[in-house]
Amino acid sequence: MKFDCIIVGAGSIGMAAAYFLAKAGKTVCCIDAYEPPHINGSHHGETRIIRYAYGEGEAYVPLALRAAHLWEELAAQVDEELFLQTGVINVGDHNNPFIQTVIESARKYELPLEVLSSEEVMERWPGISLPDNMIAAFEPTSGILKVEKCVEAYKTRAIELGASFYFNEPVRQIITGDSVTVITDTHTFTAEQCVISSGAWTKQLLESIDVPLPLSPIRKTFAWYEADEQLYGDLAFPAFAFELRDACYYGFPSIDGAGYKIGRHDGGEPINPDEVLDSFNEKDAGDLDNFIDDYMPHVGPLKEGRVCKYTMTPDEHFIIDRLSSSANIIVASGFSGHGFKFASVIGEIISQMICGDECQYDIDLFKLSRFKEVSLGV
Ligand code: PYC
Repeated sequence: MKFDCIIVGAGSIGMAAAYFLAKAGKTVCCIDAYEPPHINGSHHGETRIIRYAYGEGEAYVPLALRAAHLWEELAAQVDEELFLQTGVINVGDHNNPFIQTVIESARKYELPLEVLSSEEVMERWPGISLPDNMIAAFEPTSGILKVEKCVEAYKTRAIELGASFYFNEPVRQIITGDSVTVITDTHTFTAEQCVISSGAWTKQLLESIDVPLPLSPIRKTFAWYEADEQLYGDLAFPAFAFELRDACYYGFPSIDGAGYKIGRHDGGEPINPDEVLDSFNEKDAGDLDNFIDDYMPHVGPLKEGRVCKYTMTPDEHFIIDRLSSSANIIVASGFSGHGFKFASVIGEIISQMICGDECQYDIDLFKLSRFKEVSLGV
């Protein structure tokens, strides 16, 4: 079967790219080992943070703003609520570089941001306890994306626009040349161009075509806790990112009584993505409990914990680039646990790259050539 473009991996990024490519009039074929949205990758768990004043670097701000606009457009197209404007607080020491970059990027892009002392934070959100040395940067316009609904919405729209989907078909082989051939157990697909957006599986797929990338799939966990809605419900409480000296935690208010959700952003054990992950365990819970005891002392008992996957790059910036050894392959991976919010705009950028259109955004930060010390086939 012949297409203009094959997308290997139809999670958040692949699904958005399928929509934008189909909208641009391309014939597009999406292949996934499961049926997205599913719980085997990096796009489950009900919620993701979207924030614009960006601690990971000012370069992300224009992308985050465009992403928000595209999520809003998508919500209107499918007539669903995909975004909740709860605001997001970024919390850390006065001189924490992440917090300082949040403040700087808000200043540079004139984004609304309130810098609050620990006392002001505790007065405004009595569910939080903070020591004197910590401050918060509260971004009131930011909030929460409903992750599976977003993926489902792009899927619906991509199908309506004619994209073809092949689910529950793990890719067995990729053959590169003037065109790209992708082989599953039941089909052989050929296209002029191919996007590899397979999350934790990207590393092994690229190794199969002799492109070693410095990607590390890791096991992550998150959990919901019982919570008093007055203190921690989404009408009263924001999403948050805590940058502690030796750990980073993020979390969400309880939405529709689902419970307060929290996860640890840093750390995690390396995994083989093909193996079933160890379930959420006591050690995982203990780690989250310690944070809750220190900073959110009124949160109730654990309700449910889950596991998921991050795919890390060494510098925690994304990879969005063509392979120089096979220029008809674009890699979109290494989202390092902070990529979901950008899936809409990255889908648009991938479509522009495939169509040969000019990209209005600076994506040099995501080039493969930055990994100079590794032999990459780039
Ligand atoms: O990008 O805000 C974020 C985030 C929170 C947890 C993981 N990523």
